[in-house]
Amino acid sequence: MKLYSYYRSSASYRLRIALALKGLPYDTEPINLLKREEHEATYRAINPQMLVPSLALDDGTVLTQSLSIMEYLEEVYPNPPLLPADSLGRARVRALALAVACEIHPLNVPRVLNHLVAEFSCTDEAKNRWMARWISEGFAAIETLLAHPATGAFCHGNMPTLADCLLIPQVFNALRFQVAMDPYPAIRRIYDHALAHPAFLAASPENQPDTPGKS
Ligand SMILES: N[C@@H](CCC(=O)N[C@@H](CS)C(=O)NCC(=O)O)C(=O)O
Repeated sequence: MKLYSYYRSSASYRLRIALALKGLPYDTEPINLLKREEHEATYRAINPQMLVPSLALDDGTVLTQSLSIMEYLEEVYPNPPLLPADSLGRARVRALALAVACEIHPLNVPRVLNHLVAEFSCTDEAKNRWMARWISEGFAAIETLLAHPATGAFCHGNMPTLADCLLIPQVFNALRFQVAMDPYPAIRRIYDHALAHPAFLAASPENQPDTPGKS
């Protein structure tokens, strides 16, 4: 498989975690968002939404949208599972994942930030306040959701699930934009726990072929 990815993209990071947790090998095809490579005609032909990640399967089929790709991987490579065995558990994990994917992440992506600068002359300071506003609101809700029922070492019990694949990259983003994490001790604890896991480590932005400083 070939993963079109950018080292610092949190949507790419999600999928890298899922691939690593399932032990699935892939080649990385870097798409540099800073150079706007996602807009180039060759990539647009792969992903008409001009977003990373995309996953090309060995037969050439291209999958897009990180959550949809992770659900595909879960169906085709069910072990180890990234969704709980029970319906209520699956609903909870998907709700936590969607709380990141639908309510936080889309407001923080480069195309939105670029628009704020181009159309409204936003300063870096204003951009950071915008980021903090949506991340904090989303994390406050997730922090409460994590307590009911009480969570384990990860978002749902003691094994990583799709919820962790979504949450950990969002925390990486929050720290990058200096969002205070003190109000979210459960999220912070899960983040610190996940970072010690080899799959999360392998997927992290510091360890990618296109990480600046890596050859
Ligand atoms: N819902 C999409 C979101 C993908 C997305 O927004 N990716 C960002 C990087 S994290 C991107 O490609 N941004 C390019 C841009 O905003 O111009 C998914 O989950 O795959």
